[in-house]
Amino acid sequence: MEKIEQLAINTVRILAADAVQKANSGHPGTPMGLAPIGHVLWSRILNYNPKDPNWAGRDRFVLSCGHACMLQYAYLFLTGYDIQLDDIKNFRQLHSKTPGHPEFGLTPGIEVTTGPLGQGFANGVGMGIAQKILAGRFNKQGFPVFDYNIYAICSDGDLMEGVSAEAASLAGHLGIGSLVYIYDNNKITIEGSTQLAFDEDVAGRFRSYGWHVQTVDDGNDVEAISAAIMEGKKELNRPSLIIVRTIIGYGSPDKEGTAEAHGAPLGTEEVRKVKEAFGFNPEASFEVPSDVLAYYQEIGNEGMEKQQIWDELWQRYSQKYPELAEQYVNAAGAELSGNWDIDLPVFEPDSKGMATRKASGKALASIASYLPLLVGGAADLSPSTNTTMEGLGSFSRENPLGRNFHFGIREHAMGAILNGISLTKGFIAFGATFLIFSDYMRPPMRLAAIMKIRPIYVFTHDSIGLGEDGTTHQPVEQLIGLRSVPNLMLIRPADANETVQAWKVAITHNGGPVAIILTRQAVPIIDQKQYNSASCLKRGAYILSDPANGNKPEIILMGSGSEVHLLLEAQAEMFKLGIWARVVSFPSWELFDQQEQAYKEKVLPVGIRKRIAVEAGSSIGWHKYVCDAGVVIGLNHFGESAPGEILMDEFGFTVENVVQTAKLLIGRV
Ligand SMILES: Cc1ncc(C[n+]2csc(CCOP(=O)(O)OP(=O)(O)O)c2C)c(N)n1
Repeated sequence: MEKIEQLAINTVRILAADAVQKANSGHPGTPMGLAPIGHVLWSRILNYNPKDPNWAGRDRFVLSCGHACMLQYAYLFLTGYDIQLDDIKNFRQLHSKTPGHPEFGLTPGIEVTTGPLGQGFANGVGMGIAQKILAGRFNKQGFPVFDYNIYAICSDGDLMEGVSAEAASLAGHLGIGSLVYIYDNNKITIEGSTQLAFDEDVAGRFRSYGWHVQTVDDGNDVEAISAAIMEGKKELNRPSLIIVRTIIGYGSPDKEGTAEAHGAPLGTEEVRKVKEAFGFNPEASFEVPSDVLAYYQEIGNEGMEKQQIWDELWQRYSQKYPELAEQYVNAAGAELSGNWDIDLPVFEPDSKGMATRKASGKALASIASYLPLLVGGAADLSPSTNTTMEGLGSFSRENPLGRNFHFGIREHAMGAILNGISLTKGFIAFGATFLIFSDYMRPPMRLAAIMKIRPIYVFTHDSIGLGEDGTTHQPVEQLIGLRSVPNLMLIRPADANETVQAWKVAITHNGGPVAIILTRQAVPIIDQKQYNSASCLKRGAYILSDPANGNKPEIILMGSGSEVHLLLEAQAEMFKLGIWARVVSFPSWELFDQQEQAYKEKVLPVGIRKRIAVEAGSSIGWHKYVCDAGVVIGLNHFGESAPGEILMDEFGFTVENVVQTAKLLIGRV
């Protein structure tokens, strides 16, 4: 190692200590221990161009232990991304580019939002899967256009979290060779030594997953770290883990190697001591020696040349394989090839009907045949969720062209892997399971919503209507739980035709994930000639039917999914009794809330205050739409094991109950 490299490493350590000290919060010790690894990555390994952080051929870097983000911010600043020293000084402050954990879309060079431990680990696996698909589809002899690697740093906490186990197991099975993960084995977490709770054989565990595992005993040995990473990179058929023994807070005489260096400022006196230990001026803050800055800027500039070389390769590729090049460019620009929706199924009215999961399968089959950018799969539930794309093959170690994923029974990793794929330009990724098991994947769903990326979730078996599987499988609080996530769009279509429209919205939506909520049981297919067209679903809620005699409605019945046909039947019964009801199909609160006021007023006029909402789930939240004078027929307790229709009757999801409730509401008992 050259002298300048040691100075560079110590500069980063001091920047981390200074920034955390100034913010008076944060995690100084981990970046201090990781600085030599960071140095190797940003100076010798990663292909990146600070002037074009999104260059398609770049290597990806994921800091799974996002709390150590001062490490990443320091290198982004030093190598010339659009981050200035002032941004470092503003660490963790309002509207700064340097928040407390890295955020995708906010800071140039941050590939993914990390912070909840374990997520980044699994996101990287998704990025690796995406790389394998891109390489399989587009690389040609002499044209390795998508040959990049995914590097990640993960910590004790990342490896303790179950999601990393799920993702690592799948990555080993699939042989995702582009992954080079570095495990920061500093043996310290918040409460103290990892001996308190974690003494498994990590190397043995990862070997058993099918990973290539190396160890580096000294986290300051830059050459050993470099050599191990190069070895890991050479492994094309196995993911690679490099276990590096580091010392948290390295350079802090009183705190290094202890939990005290983990999550709080070192203290002004201790920061002075760090500076003295490394030969820096203890009186100065945020000191960046000019030769260190020049050294990293030079490396950053080399990135521009790397990209130029790749651009030339792409130019030649585009000439030799114009169709493939165009296919990639369209996919990467999220352009949906012109006629992707021309063959969408249309379902004839049918009182016996069809399960919306089944209709979803038909819509998916049609869309997938036109859109190669659509990939996805289920957590071992593709037959039940109707998500197998027939004829499009299974993605596997041997077959990167397969478009059906088999995530195994790993919902949590599925969610995080979908995020990693969605963060790679050129894909729309979906994942499927039962609605109840969305609980197992809430953390990555939340992160997708924060990042405003757009995986599609297909959640079936959406209520007590699923029947005999019983209480454990019957969602009650899931709908309102998901509706409460900002940026997440939930669509619960009423029948087969609305389901097709839900897919249409999901495919064209940008700005966050979409969850399509589907029934296990058949629901009648609504006659679009007699009632309003299912294409109105895009408005979130729409007037499905007004009173037959042209009279002004006096009461509004609204609901979603399998309960909508009940409302139509109740409307007909009420008509016989001289009660004029409007039926509003309400598949998506989020879409409706986005409509202009005049439309909202048209569907739910302020003047009609008698309103009933019906949904086989928690009633929480519906009062926003039924208002004070309205009533919600919901389910505010758990279900039971019995046939679905019996449960619906038992818990009041009947025409009689809706009619009776309406009569009470308008005082005509
Ligand atoms: C899922 C999750 N649980 C808890 C936390 C809070 N947390 C942040 S850092 C940390 C300790 C992590 O220890 P380690 O991973 O060893 O990091 P290091 O001490 O090396 O910085 C915890 C519990 C979190 N960020 N994510």
